[in-house]
Amino acid sequence: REILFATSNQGKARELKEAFKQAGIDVEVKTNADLTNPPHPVETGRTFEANAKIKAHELADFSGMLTLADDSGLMVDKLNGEPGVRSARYAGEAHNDAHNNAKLLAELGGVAQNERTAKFNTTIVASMPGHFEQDLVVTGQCAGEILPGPRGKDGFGYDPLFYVPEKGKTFAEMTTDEKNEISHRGRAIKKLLVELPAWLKQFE
Ligand code: ITT
Repeated sequence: REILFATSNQGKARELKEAFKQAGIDVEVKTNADLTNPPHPVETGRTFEANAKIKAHELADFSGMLTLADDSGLMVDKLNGEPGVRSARYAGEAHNDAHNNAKLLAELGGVAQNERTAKFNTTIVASMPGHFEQDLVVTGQCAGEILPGPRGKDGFGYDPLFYVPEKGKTFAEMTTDEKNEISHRGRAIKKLLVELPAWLKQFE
C-alpha cells in the first residue's frame, strides 16, 4: 500500500513518516520528491484548509494516488495572527527559513517575553482521486512563545524560535518523536489516523 504526501518540505515528510512508523502503520509514504516533474501548486487560498486542498487535489490528479497535504503556519498574537497562511513566504516569495526567522525576530523587536505568545496550526487534507467532495480534513494546534533568538539544531522552519513552556524546550531542541507528541502536526496526524480507517471504507 502506498500513499502520497503532497509536500516539498522534507521536515514535514520526516515527521509524518516517523509518526506513521510509531503508530505501526504499514504504508509506503511517497512525497513530491519521488515523482517525476510533479506540479507546483500555487497556494492562493485564504485559509489553511483551502491551501491544503489545492495541494492535495493537484497532486492526487497528477499521481492518481490517495494523497495527503499539510498546510501549516505560525500565528503570533502580537502580530495579529501573522504570518499565518503566509508563513512560508513571510520574508518574500523565495521561501527561506533563515530570512523568515530573521523577519519574525525583527517584527517582534523590543516586545517583552510575556507578550510573545504564538501558536502553530496544521491542517491536513486526505483526498481520493475522483472523490474530492469527500475530502477528510483534520487540524492540530500547539501553543508556545517566540524566543528572542534561536535555540537548538533539529527541526525546520521556525522551530528554533518556538519555545514550548511545558517542555522547557524549543521544537528544535526536541527529537522528532518528542516534537510529534505535542506539536500541531503530531496532533493533526493522530486525528488523521483515528479517522482514516472509516473514511477509507467508503471507497472500497
Ligand atoms: P509544502 O507546501 O510543500 O508542504 P511548505 O514549507 O511550503 O511545504 P506551508 O505552505 O505549509 O509548507 O508553509 C508553512 C511554513 O511554516 C513554512 O515556512 C514552514 O517552514 C513553516 N512551518 C510549518 N510547519 C512547521 C513546524 O512544524 N515547525 C516550524 N516551522 C514550520
